Amino acid sequence: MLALTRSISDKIGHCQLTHLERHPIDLTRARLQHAAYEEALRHCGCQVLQLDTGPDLPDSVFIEDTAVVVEELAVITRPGAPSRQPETTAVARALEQYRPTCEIKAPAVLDGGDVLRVGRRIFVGISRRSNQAGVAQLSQAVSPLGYRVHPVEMGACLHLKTAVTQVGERLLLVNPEWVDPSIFGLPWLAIDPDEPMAANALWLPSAVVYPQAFSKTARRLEAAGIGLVRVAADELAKAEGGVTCCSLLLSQATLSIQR
Ligand code: CIR
Repeated sequence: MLALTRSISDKIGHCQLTHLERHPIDLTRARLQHAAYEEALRHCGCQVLQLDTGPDLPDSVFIEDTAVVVEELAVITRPGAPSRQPETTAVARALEQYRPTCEIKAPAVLDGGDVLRVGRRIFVGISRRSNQAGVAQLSQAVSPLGYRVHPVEMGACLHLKTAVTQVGERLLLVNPEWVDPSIFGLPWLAIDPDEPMAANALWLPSAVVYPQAFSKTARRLEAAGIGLVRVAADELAKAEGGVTCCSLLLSQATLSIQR
């Protein structure tokens, strides 16, 4: 697995915020936590490739939002926040090394954080950042490859993956207040209701990378037999970032074929 990451901008204090009040972000602490996150990815078997933050791109560390990568193709998104749209240029350049690429075009908007892929099914949250035109263009790109794209209605959270992520081959972690778990057709585990932001987990082949902040939900995951690698992620959480949004994962199997 290759994990593309992006360094944290000096301007992170000017990041987009939707559901949180702005609190000062300690850049040194955020960078230390981000480095530890990258180390956790390596520990879980990923090769980490860090891209430069790019000039005047406060949110560029949240690289997940800029592309949807499947085995056969990388779809470069058109992020829903206009300030984030220039982030895609450098990511597209990097992804071209590894996959054929195509682009989501106006009037469509799509954030990678709204895209949950479970096998050949791709669920897309209709949010402030992703619209039906984004769903339609993504579907047009990946349907010929055998993927089925499903739009998903969701509650008042930033992205679909704020509400639900995959934590095992056949297990989802869900905040049922924000999304109806029955639509995914898979077994699911609820977050602890005291920890509404706890549904964002990063599933890797050897373990699940999971924030230290959510100890009650972590106990539920461990009780279900899920191995966790815990990371401190509270500094970037002030920018509404979780553990999935700081990387773009590409399977190496396809990489070696392409190279
Ligand atoms: C934003 O609002 O766009 C950023 N401050 C946070 C993006 C987090 N991305 C994600 O969860 N995929």
